[in-house]
Amino acid sequence: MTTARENIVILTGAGISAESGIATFRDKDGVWSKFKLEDYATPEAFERDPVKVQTFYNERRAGMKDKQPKAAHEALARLEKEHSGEVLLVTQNIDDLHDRAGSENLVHMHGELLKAWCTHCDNRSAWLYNIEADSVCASCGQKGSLRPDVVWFGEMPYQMDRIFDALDRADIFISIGTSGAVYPAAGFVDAANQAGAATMELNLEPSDGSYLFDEVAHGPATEIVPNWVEGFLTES
Ligand code: BJW
Repeated sequence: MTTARENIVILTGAGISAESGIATFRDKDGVWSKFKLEDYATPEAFERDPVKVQTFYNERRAGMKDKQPKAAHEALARLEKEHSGEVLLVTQNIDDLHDRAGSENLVHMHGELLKAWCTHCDNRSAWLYNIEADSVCASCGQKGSLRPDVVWFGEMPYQMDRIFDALDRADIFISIGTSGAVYPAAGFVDAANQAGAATMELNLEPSDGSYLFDEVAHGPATEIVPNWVEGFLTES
């Protein structure tokens, strides 16, 4: 009996962008070791102190300018182009490194740092610079209604129906560079296992949920992701 390899769902997290110089969240020098998440990544924090939260995101947006996609991002874009079946790439990352590497069937489930969301007219638009208290929405002209288009704790991640539909049909599910500490993404491996998919973790080290995967490979994303993609495409 041959194992189905048609439909692939890939989940990525901060670890895939770590070698591009973007900090992860929960590693020793991660974002949450320097900033208390309750003060920056909740709607309540934004309501309490919008300037503090906008400054945090403005600095991270400015810091992304010189960051480049690496071999792992490029390998996933190659997989999408060369695999005859479906590849859905779901990223928790708010950077644009998968986009710039060329991935197209891509969901930014936690939003995008380079977009602003107008809470007045609900428009989302590309935003490369600082969001200030007097920034004006390009769509409705409202002043002071823009926030980063990112998903904070307690908010619903984007395109969940599309993701769970793909997980229901998945033959292969791969989790790359994520600690698996944040739901609903942390539950995708259970959904994939229930759908009968082969599941694999590619991470620097075993995550707390490593035991949930059929296979694991550990090491830097720039090595283990291109290796896996090369092997998969060669066997196809
Ligand atoms: C490398 C590497 C290298 C390093 N190579 N690997 C109690 C129980 C269960 C759930 C909850 C609960 N209380 C509240 C909740 C829900 C909550 C939640 O999960 N909280 C947990 C903390 C418990 N979740 C939510 O609120 C979410 N919304 C929600 O649940 O809505 C309701 C809903 C219900 C049902 C269905 C659907 C929805 C929203 C979560 C929003 C998360 N937002 C953030 C911030 C985004 C904006 C920003 O960037 O500021 O998203 S938090 C942060 O964590 C960010 C990340 O996307 C996310 C995940 O982090 P990630 O990517 O895993 O990074 P790390 O640092 O944790 O891990 C990096 C990994 O890489 C490590 O393993 C390293 O080893 C590895 N690595 N270098 C390969 N070179």
